[in-house]
Amino acid sequence: ETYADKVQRNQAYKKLDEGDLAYFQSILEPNQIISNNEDDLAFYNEDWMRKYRGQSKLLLKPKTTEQVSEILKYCNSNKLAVVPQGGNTGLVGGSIPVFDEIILSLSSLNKIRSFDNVSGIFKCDAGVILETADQYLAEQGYIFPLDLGAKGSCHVGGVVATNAGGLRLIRYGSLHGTVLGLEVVLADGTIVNSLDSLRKDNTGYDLKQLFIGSEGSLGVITGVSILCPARPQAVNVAVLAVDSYESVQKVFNDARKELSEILSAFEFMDETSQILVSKYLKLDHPIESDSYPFYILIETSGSNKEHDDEKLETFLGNAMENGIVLDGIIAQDETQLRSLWNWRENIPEASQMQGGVYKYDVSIPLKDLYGLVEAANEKLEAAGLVDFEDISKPVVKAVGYGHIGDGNLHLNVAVRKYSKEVEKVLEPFVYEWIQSKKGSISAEHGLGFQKKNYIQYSKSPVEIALIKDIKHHYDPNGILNPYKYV
Ligand code: FAD
Ligand code: 2HG
Ligand code: ZN
Repeated sequence: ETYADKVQRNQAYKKLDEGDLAYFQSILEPNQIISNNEDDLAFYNEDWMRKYRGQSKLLLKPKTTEQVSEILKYCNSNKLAVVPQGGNTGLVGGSIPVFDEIILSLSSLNKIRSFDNVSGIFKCDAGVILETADQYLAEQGYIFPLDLGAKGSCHVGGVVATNAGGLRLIRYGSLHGTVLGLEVVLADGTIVNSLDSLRKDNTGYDLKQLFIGSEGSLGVITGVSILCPARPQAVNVAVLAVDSYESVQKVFNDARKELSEILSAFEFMDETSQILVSKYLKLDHPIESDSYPFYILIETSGSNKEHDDEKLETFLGNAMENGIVLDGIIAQDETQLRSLWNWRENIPEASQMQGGVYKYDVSIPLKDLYGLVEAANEKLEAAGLVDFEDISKPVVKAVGYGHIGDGNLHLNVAVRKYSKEVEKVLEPFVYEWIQSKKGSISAEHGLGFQKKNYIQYSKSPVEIALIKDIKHHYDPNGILNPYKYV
């Protein structure tokens, strides 16, 4: 991806010089700075999809909140642009520099601060890896209320900054509900701390909410306090096959009624997504065939195995008897449970293994949700760009999957290479389609760089003006994550 046709460097930002470097060297240890070494900076300059690449010459790794504050104070006074970076697993090009912005990595700010095993309140630095936090909580009998495929790399601060949704939102709700407090450093270096907030706190505006999902544009999150539920004692996973998108909706409706309080995930995957994962994992599908039109992954989590097993078996028995579910498998042990989840969690990786992927992460009313995948494939076919086998065509196919329980579709257009021709067919077509159904162009990944010019498809001019006002108030020099959505 080149940026020249989309955005120009803002000359109001200072270009880094020797004096700036000398300042950072005076406040940080040598191992907290990477400068001028293209190879060492390569990982941080490029995003997970290898779609966006910046040209930063400097990466800083503060170890304390005070160091973050000193860095930002200096950058703000000198108009040096900064991109906050967590685990760099974001999917909208928000975590990498566009030009020469300084990369402020939170990866060395990575201590667990405290855990209260009566209230379930967990506090940690922003740079703690999500999986590390969850493993720590598991030892105490608790669970992090968010889980996603990137857990081994993404940061707690990063998921809060993007307001990630993940695989269990249906059960534990969004981070806007579970995050109790934040420690944030504003653009001018001011530290705002609400980490001591308890579950209920109606003293004026709930300021932390502004930073949840702000994608590094309003402040740098340095600490997070989050309410964690008890870890479920009994977990079941089943993968089912159905013949149509209508059946996916029917099974969802029934699952909500019949599994009710133990339902902890309800994911759907279309046929092509499973064929791609099958190629990627080099395995046969657990339901023997990967040629059912749709698959569903159901997870239940509860406190009594016998009770949950019985509920799930009755539910599946009924669904097979009445013909909605054509085939299915229930994991018999922990290994099989993980392997069933793999068929879902590996779709993002599998959909880009042939060269690249155009990703659209959208909310659409359930009845219309899969229609977007069909519409995208029709549009690409009409343009003569798509063929699953023929490698002379740029597009492999558009696949659909996602968190059906949350009304969230992931449309992934698997391509053999990134090309303007394909992008022009997809955009703004996809955004217009979503708008026509009154959906959202970003359900959980954010806007970042990818959707910077498309916010108007989901927000009104009045809302956009308010967003800009808030940005200007918190970051008047615009040093935080420039060239992105705001
Ligand atoms: P980064 O990618 O480094 O940054 C993301 C954004 O947040 C950037 O704009 C950055 O500037 C900002 N940022 C990061 N840290 C801070 C901070 N401390 N303070 C201020 N701003 C900061 N998302 C979902 O919602 N649900 C999923 O199920 C899901 N699954 C995924 C699966 C895979 C395999 C991958 C690669 C990604 C997935 N994602 C999912 C995308 C998701 O957005 C990221 O994984 C995660 O939220 C980003 O965390 P990170 O630490 O990598 O942040
Ligand atoms: C998921 O649900 C993630 O797997 C990634 O949100 C989705 O890659 C995607 O489009
Ligand atoms: Zn997702």
